[in-house]
Amino acid sequence: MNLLILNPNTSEAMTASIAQAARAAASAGTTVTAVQPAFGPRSIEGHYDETIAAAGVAETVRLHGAGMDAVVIACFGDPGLDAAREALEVPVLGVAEAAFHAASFVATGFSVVTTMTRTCVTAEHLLQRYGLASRCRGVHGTDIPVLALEDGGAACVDAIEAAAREALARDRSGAIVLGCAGMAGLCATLSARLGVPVIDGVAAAVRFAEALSGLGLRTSKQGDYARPLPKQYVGWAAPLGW
Ligand code: 2AL
Repeated sequence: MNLLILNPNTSEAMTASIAQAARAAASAGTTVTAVQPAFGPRSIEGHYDETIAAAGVAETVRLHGAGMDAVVIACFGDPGLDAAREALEVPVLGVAEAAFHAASFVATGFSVVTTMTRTCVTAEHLLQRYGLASRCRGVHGTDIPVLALEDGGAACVDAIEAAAREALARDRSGAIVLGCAGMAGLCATLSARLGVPVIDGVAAAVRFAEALSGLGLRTSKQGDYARPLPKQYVGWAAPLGW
């Protein structure tokens, strides 16, 4: 199958590390194409960044969605997820949503360890929207800037491990969800060090995308995920209208 992995930020180094993690997780028959928007923030660490990035996601799925069997949005705020589902018919997965579901399969309660503390509320809002807030026992910021993870994050692994250990003890949780797509390359190391399931949403979303595709499931076009209504868009967004 053809899988589009879309990094919603504009860090080329992070797109490359996400692509590497996605290809490592993908089955032999899956071809991974990694892309990022042509505009927008280098990293997504707040509501403003996320709003601009969501427009980049919308443009990117319009440009690169054709011919794909599934799409993964690889930023932990799942920016533009619902918009991408409206725009496409193939399954579209967000890495946060995928990670929360994966964690719920292997533990009654999980903790999220993320980047800047200010992004914790984004994960908390998503947990509520996805109906999984009761499975999450805590969301913890490390105040590691996203771009410090750009090259794979090896320099940050000790700090993330320390935050995860504290979270496991304080929250009495059984699994750790990594709260940034830039942490994907650290998942194996942290799993080995922590001895509990550590979930990277990039790998989880890739495997869930393959499963959905294998089941023949596509995004519903009944109701709110129907194609956007045709109308005029003006200004810089003019080409994005239907
Ligand atoms: C992220 C992420 O996954 N990519 C990005 O730019 N920001 N998430 C986060 N919690 O900071």
